[in-house]
Amino acid sequence: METEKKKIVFSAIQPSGTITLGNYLGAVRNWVNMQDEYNCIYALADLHTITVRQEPAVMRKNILDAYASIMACGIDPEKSLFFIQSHVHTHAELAWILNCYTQFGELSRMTQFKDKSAKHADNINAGLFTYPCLMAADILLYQADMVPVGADQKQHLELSRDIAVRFNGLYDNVFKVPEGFIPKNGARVMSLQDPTRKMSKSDENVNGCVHLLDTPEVIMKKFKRAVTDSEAVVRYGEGKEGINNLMSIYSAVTGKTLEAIEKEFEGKGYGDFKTTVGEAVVEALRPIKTRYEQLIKDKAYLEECYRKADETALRFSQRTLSKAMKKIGFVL
Ligand code: ATP
Ligand code: LTN
Repeated sequence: METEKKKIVFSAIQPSGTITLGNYLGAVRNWVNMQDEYNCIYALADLHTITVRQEPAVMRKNILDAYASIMACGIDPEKSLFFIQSHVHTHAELAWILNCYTQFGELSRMTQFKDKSAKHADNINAGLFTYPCLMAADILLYQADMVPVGADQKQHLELSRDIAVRFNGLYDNVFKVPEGFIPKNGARVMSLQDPTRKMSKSDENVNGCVHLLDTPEVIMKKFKRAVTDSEAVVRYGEGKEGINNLMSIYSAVTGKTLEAIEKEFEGKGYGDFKTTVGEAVVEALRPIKTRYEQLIKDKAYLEECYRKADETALRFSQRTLSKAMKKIGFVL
């Protein structure tokens, strides 16, 4: 009997700052869990980060730190490809092509573009606008079946699908139309200081965001300061965004259901609850931090990992790029 071919998983993360608890629970943790069952391809999306101005020295440091942190979460270079986007030139090339198959109106509807252009009003560049075309190129180059991301990327993923369907309609089946994979638990971790906004790497309010590499003391302090409400009952409900967020985080790191959490904290105050959630997060992140400290010291090993992955990614993606270019009419 012919063995069934493993499905292809693709995802990426921007090295736009240090990796957060939101990135971990919403995305990277699933990347790790998918490694045995699927053919996994992951990228550090450094080309995406320059849609917002970066300090060169900080950017260089962020790229290596993010690479090491994500490996520390459990990405195994023997099982998965984990490469650096800017090292694989096919991404920028297919992105240009897809720009020409994406409508201005479609890009104008992207909520991340609206949010980021409000936040960076002095630099609303064309890259920020066409960012979803680069993301579509990332995914479509690898003929990905499945894309594990947090809930905030759903709209970009839908657009990638629309672009693939449109291109295939014009030229035959060039691209696999990918499915999103959004986790039930941890898909949208909110800021601890403003629970109506998502926890984000580039948040200026440092207390709102837990970083994977924060010390246990810092993590505990951030949870103790987390915004809640005046009801003083640990219950999931409307108008309780702060508590809902803490309950979701606790549920995502312990696997406990929301009902079980409500029971566990019956008759207890928010102080106890916040401490318990903080401790659970510290324990979940402890092995990651330890592994990161080892990896970041070994730059030669990190380089060996990404160079090898870059090469394989180029070979794989070149096939799709050439196919697309041939269909369009380029002379290869
Ligand atoms: P930036 O602040 O630079 O926009 P970010 O922290 O939002 O960055 P990305 O690199 O854009 O992170 O996202 C990487 C992955 O992490 C994506 O799959 C995204 O959906 C997921 N993710 C980001 N923030 C959260 C969050 N708060 N909760 C759950 N998933 C998240
Ligand atoms: N835009 C994504 C990061 C990203 C991505 C991708 C995610 C870039 N390319 C391809 C999935 C697939 C974000 O999280 N902001």
